[in-house]
Amino acid sequence: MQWGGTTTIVTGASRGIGRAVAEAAADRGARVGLIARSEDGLREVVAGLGGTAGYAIADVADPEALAAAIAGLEAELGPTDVMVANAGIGAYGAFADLGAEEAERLVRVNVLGTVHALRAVVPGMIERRRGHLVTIGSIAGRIGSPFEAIYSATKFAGVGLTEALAVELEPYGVGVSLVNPGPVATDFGAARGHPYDRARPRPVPAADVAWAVVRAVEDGRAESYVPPSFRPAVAVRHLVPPLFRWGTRRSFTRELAADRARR
Ligand code: NJP
Repeated sequence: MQWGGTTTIVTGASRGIGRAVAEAAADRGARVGLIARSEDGLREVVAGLGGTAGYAIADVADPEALAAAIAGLEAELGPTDVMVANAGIGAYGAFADLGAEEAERLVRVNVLGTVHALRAVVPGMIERRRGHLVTIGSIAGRIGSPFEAIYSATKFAGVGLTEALAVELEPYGVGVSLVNPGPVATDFGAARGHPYDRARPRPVPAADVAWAVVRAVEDGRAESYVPPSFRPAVAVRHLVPPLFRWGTRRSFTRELAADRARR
């Protein structure tokens, strides 16, 4: 699908990757609807977009509020052609210290928030025989990330969701793409209370992820990695699991030692 003339909705668009995706879509002639919780951020992003754009406030974990936000944007901009389910939160720390409330919030926002965003637009896309769904996953959704166990689990859920939908919706002309970033230079780390502090891999700009989203929709790509160099790590995980676990252990030597020293 080409972006020009589409109605594109982006969740989590008040900053970071969502903002970069909204800008890339608007640059390509899409009418863009932005959703997040903070009105100031949304207003600022919309003000900076050329062309037609609007915003609505919703917590993606609240299905009624999200459906109302999407319905309001569709009334303003037209039926959704592209849905980019990007809103997500992280959590960092040892699994042993994770509280029930934090675990449930992660699942509600990252898993159910994505499900609700897609649910709200899929029936209309099927009816119109047209549409594209993009979910923003994570490299942590393809390879388990120590000290981010629940976050990883929520992103693994996105893999099953998109893989199943890609086949289920294909007969109706609805494309499905999963974009898996590694570390990205956004407020994501600060928002989870633990800024990214590893020397490698180096965070990439949000615009790189937006570019992957652009290509995913234009070329109908099922899955992409940002940067693409993550793909071999996923292959190793599947083909040689012991080697993969050895590599992960090595790469998390510092964190594992600090955790042991605390207990
Ligand atoms: O994060 P950040 P990114 N309901 O914190 C919104 C994935 N990812 O852009 O609601 C509605 O700068 C929030 O807005 P607000 C990650 O898992 C990232 O980096 O106003 N909206 C803001 O607009 C996530 O799925 C990295 O606070 C909610 C946006 O979401 C996606 O990329 C690595 C919301 C978050 O902006 C975007 O993350 C990776 C809710 N309940 C995957 N909660 C990375 N950055 O390193 C949050 O592998 N938002």
